[in-house]
Amino acid sequence: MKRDDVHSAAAPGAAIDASVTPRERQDLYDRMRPAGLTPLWEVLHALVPQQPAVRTRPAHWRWSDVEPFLQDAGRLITAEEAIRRVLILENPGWRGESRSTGTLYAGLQLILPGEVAPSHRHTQSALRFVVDGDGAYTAVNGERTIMHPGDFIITPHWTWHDHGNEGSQPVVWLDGLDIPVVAFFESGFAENDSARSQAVTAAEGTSLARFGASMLPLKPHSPFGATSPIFCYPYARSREALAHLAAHAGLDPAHGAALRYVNPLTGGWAIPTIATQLQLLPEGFETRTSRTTAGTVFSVVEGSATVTITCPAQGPGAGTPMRYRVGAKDHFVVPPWAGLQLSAADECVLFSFSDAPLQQAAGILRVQED
Ligand code: 1HN
Repeated sequence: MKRDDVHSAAAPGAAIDASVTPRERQDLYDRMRPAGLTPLWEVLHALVPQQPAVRTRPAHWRWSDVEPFLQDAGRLITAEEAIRRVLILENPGWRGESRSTGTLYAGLQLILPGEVAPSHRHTQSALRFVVDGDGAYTAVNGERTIMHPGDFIITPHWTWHDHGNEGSQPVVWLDGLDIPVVAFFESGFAENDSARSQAVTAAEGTSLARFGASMLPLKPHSPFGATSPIFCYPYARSREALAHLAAHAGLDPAHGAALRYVNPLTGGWAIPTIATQLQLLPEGFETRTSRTTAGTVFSVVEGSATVTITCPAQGPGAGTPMRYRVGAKDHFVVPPWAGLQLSAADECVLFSFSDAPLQQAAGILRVQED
């Protein structure tokens, strides 16, 4: 069979009686439908596209546009009443489906001083990336961590978690969850806790001391299965590492100074379903264009940049680059297989997450750097 035959409904040389009419074929299809059958040759093109069929669109949420809506939500509904007071960063290609990319959910969560978001657990994995304000906490399996801007915090799947704010400022963080993935597998479970806030059973910083000092316990155990045992990666440490690398160790032409968050027990991703990384672009740095099949959600931590996103030649928005001027606390989405080029107006730090671990496990991850 020739290479292209897989994409053509009627292979040359396979002619049948020329008197067969389209009507006869349609009649066959109609008769087989009640039997739970459908002809592959009518759908083969769509099932096996030659290039990725991407619904996810480039998108940009400016902090100055989002913040007033968060404030209004803070006046109109409590965290307790909402369970989680979150504005979903819904992709224009997935309206009504609570997705930021085809596989990832992202939202901005607000918790006001004195509030509690009650304890529950679910099979979806979650990450928190602190965007604005200081002093809220999140608790996972009896340990609390106080949130500071830029901290990366993990809620491993099926762990009890609640949030609260005993500080004096409203706190906003980015939630990232693998909700569409779990929905795809039709395997989501959730439970509410009997207590509103879980009892604190470990001192703050215990997981970081045990697993996050480039050392491991003599008798290591993995409290959260495939997920990292560190549940808060403080921004101060990550930023210091990137600043050192940018100043002294050269830059990756496509990413600047970039590090991924790691599970110290395995060397693998911190969350088994979600890749997470932090990158620093020095003032004036212009990355080469790169693209990956892993659609990515970005949170701007510091500085500002121009983001150029070029969607592939087919599909909606084909070929025309989208250009966003992004600043601190903005969020944006780069769809699968779209070109990404970043130009830092001033020193810029970006957090991002994607579905790369799942694509890697399936052997389908593609990355291209010019
Ligand atoms: C959730 O549990 C949180 O714990 C945030 O903060 C967002 C979105 C959908 C389902 C569960 C949280 C969520 C969520």
